[in-house]
Amino acid sequence: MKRFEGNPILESVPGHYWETRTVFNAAALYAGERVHILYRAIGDDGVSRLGYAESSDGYTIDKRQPEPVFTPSNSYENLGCEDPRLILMDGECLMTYTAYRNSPMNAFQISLTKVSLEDLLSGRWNWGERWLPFEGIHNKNAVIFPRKIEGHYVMYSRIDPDLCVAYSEDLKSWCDLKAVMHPRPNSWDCLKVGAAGPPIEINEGWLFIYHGVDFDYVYRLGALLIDKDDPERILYRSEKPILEPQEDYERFGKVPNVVFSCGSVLLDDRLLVYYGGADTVLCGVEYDLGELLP
Ligand code: BMA
Repeated sequence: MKRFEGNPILESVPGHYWETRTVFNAAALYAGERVHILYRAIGDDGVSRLGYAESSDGYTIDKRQPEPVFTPSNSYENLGCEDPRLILMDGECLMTYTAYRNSPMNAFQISLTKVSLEDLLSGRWNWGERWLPFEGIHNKNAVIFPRKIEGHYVMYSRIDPDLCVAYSEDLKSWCDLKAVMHPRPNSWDCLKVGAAGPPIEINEGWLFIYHGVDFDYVYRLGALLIDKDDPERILYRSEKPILEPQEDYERFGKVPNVVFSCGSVLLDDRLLVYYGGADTVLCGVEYDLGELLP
């Protein structure tokens, strides 16, 4: 495991009203020979919006957009659009995110939307309609598998405290919502468990990074290997975390002791995991797949 030398790779910008406070959890997608990074930003008004940055080598940011590329547009997300995750399927980029509203009931819900790959590559942010797959259910941290399994779209999400799965034929109605992984007693992931970024397909199965929380509210990352044809079958769950808060930028900030990821990319045999440090800055860490897998 090697943290990026340039950490944190993104920080807040005092002059940009929408990202003055914190920039952190980010989706990552490799397309058109660069990594596209959609990150959560909080500004003066406390609302979460999404910003865009890109990197040609995966480690350093070469471009950053001065305006947000995705902002709240419905009453169910009037306090923000949080924690995006992106996949590419059939020429379209599908984004899941957490819609946050100021109501005591169901303040957090999962929302979905799309933009075409062509638009993403040329920086045209023509997002399509937004919809709620589980309207009224308090749920977050949704990822969609980047291909259908046995004819179905598959989603993981977190209904506290578990990692849950659900299936769909059309991305609109989802069924068979149930827990696939629980917190583990007496462990670093004993309080709750949920997805990091979307699973990545490798020869051995789906490589899946997840977050685990303990009773001190320390957020760490672990790894799972999931059966290629059965998203409910976990072949391996790491005993120890693969990343935990150690550096100052992970231990001190808006929410101390947090490493939280919404996306990673596999470039040859290097897995680059993007993660928020202490809910304040965006960082990266690299793993050699050959060393991670055994
Ligand atoms: C999770 C999400 C993340 C956040 C993390 C740690 O539940 O809300 O956005 O990074 O908590 O505060």
